[in-house]
Amino acid sequence: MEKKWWHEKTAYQIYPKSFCDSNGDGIGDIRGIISKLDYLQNLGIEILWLSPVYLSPCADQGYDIADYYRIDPRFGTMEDMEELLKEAKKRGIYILMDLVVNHCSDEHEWFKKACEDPDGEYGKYFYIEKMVDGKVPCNWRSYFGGSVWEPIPGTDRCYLHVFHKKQPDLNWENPKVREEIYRMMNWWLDKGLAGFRIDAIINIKKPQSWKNYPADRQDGLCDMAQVLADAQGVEVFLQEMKEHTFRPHNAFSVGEVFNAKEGELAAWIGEEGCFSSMFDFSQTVAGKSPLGWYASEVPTPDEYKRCCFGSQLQSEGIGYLSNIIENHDEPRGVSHYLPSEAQTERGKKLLAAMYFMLKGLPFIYQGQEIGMENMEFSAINEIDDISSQDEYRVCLEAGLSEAEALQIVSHYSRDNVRTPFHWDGSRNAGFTAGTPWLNVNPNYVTINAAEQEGNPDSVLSFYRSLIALRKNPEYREAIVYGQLEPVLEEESGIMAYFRRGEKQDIFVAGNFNSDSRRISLDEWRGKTVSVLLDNYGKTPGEEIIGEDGSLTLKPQQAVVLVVER
Ligand code: TEU
Ligand code: CA
Repeated sequence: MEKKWWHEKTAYQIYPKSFCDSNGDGIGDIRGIISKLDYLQNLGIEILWLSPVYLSPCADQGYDIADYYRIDPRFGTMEDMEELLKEAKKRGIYILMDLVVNHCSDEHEWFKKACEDPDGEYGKYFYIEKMVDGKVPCNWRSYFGGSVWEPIPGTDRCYLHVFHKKQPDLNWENPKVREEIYRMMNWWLDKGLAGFRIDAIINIKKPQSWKNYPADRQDGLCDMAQVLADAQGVEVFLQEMKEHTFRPHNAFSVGEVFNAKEGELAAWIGEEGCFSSMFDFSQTVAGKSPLGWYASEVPTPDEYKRCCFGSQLQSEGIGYLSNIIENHDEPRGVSHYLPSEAQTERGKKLLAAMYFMLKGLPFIYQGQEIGMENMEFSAINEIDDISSQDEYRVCLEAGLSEAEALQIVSHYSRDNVRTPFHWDGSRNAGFTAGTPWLNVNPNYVTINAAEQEGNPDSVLSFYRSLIALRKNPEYREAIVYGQLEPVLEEESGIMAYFRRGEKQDIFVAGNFNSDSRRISLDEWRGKTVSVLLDNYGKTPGEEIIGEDGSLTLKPQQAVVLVVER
C-alpha cells in the first residue's frame, strides 16, 4: 500500500454545539474549540473533524446549510475559523470540515430562488416535479419519516428531500450544481483545510425514474435503501469531485458510505478510488431493522467481532478503512456494544483497545476518550433530535406504549452523544457558564476529563497510551500497516487478532465475558511475548504467557502484546 500522510495519525470528531462554550450562551463554539486544542494535542490527536459550523437554521443541527461560505454566528465568525486553522497548524493538527452536499437548507438562496421560479435556472438546482391531481411522483420514504416529496406552497410543484423537508436535495445531474460545489470545496481547501468528511454521499445519485417500490411499512412508503440499490454511477460524480478538488490539494477525504454495493469497495477506497478512506459502519448497522429502532437488536460481542473482522478481511489489499465505535448519529459505543455488566471503566478500555488496534484510521468521538455513556432520558421532550422524534412516533404506531417507546428511543437516540462534553465536576460539567442547549448527563460528577487527567488508571490515560503506541516508531509499522489476522474466532466473547508487521507481530486480545478465560496459541512457543498495553495494569515489557504456553484473560481484560519473530 502506498503510504499517505494521514495513515499513521489518530483522528477526533468534534460536535461543535456540544464541545465547549466560550461565551455562556449555552452553545459550544469555535473559540471553545480553540481553547481545547492543547487538550487534544496532549491526547495525541492529529486530525480533527468538525461537524458542520456553516450558516444554518439548524433544523438538523447544521446538516442543513444555508450558506457554505459563512460561519453560523452561533459558532463564531470566519475570523474565528481562520484562527482555529492557524492554531491547529501550530500544534500539528489537520482540520477536516463536514461536506454536506447531498442537500442544502431550504433557507439557502438557491432554494429560495427555485421556489420563486421553479422553471428558472435555480429550479434546476433541485428536483422539482409537477404534482398530478395533488399526487407526488413516487412512494419513497425520507430518512426522517414521511414522503420525500414536499409541496411548494402556492404552486402545483413539489421538491425532493431524502432527509428532512428543510433539507432539499441538490440536483447532481446539473453540471452547474457540481461546479458550484467544487468551487466552494476549493475555496475551503485553499484556506488551509486538510480535507472533508463527506456526508450521506451515496444519496447524490438517484435512479433514473421516479418509480414506486414495494411498500415496506404500513405507511405505503419504501425505504431509501431499496431505492439506492437501483441507482447506478455515483462514482462518476465522485471521481469528478476528486479530480477537481481533493487530488490537486493532496487532501484527505473520508466518506460516510452506507448501502455500498457488493464488490464496490475498490471504487470507494482503492488506489484509484473516490475517497482516501471510508467509515466502517458494519457494526453500527448490525442488528438495525428497516422497520425502525423498535425492531432492532443490540449486537452481542460475538456479532461485534464478526462485523469488525468481516470488514477488515474485505478491505485488505484494497484500501484503508476508518474505524469508530460511535459518532454523532449513534448511541455511545460503551452503552451499545458492551454487555451491561461490562459497562465499567475496565470494559470501556477493552472496547477501546479492540477497535483502536484494528487496521485503519481510528476516529475518536468527543467524550469517548473519557468513557461518556448514554443519557437517561425521562421524557421524550428532553430529546431534541428530529430522527428520535420520528422513531418515537414509529414505535407508537407499531403499538408500543409510551414508556416502551421512550425506552427504545433512549437507547438509540442521537442525543445520547450530543449532550455536552464533561470537562470537569463543576456546574454544567464546565461546558458552559450559561444554560446548556441540551441537558448535561448527570454522571459528569464522576465521569469527567479533569478527574481523569492526572490518573494513570483512567479511561483517558488508557486512550492516551493507545494513541502513543500507534505513534511509537518501534511498533508503528505493524500497527498502521500490518495485515489483520483473526484467531480463536470460535471462542465466545473473546476477540483476538494478530497484526502482522514487517518485523514483528502484534497480538491483541480481549475478553468480553464476566469470567476468566484461558487461551493459547502454538505460535507463542519458544518466543518472547511481552506486554505493550494491559487494562489490568501489567507493565510494558513484562512477559505474560505462562509456563504452559497459555494466557489467562480476566473478565473484561484487554491486552496488546508483541511477539518477537
Ligand atoms: O447521516 C446520514 C444517514 O444516513 C443518517 O440517516 C443516519 O442513518 C441517521 O442519522 C440515523 O439516525 C448524515 C449525518 O451524519 C446526519 O447527522 C445527518 O442528519 C444526515 O446525514 C443528513 O445530513
Ligand atoms: Ca457559545
